[in-house]
Amino acid sequence: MTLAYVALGSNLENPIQQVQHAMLSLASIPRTQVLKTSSLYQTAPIGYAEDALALIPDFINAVVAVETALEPVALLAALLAIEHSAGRQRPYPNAPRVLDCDLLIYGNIELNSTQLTLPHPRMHERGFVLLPLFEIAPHLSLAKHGKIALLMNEHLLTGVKKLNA
Ligand code: PH2
Ligand code: MG
Ligand code: MG
Repeated sequence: MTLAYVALGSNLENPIQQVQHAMLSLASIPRTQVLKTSSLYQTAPIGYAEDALALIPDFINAVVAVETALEPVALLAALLAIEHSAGRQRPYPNAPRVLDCDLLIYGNIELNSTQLTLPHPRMHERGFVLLPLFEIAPHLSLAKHGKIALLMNEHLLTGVKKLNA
């Protein structure tokens, strides 16, 4: 069994419900158990042009720790299937979405394929990943970027608000 971390995000069609439902869907992936789920966080959109920002709704983000006997690509396929069944469409890159399930970390595996990069290449600089990940894995250390507790000091964490459960 391998410990893996999955990031969830939604900014369309009742994002809170989308993310809560996705947590249940993760628990039904074969050969996979959910170990921990973070709180939900309301987060300002990151990575959009200034003039587009006003049109992009805030996200709800969370991170989930799972233990899985699936290989990384099989786990990814299960995540994409969950996105698909939530009604995910991809009209253009980073378009608002009902559900995004990103595989952040899979054990100590480093991988660079067209399909999948592990660890996720931008996770270490994104407050909307770092805060929920820190909540459930405060001692985590990333292969290339070091301790999550230190990354939390190095990157801007503004626009990330923990919601009350
Ligand atoms: N996902 C992105 C791009 N920007 N910003 C926030 N706040 N939350 C996200 O989940 C997110 C984003 C691409 O997947
Ligand atoms: Mg994403
Ligand atoms: Mg994605």
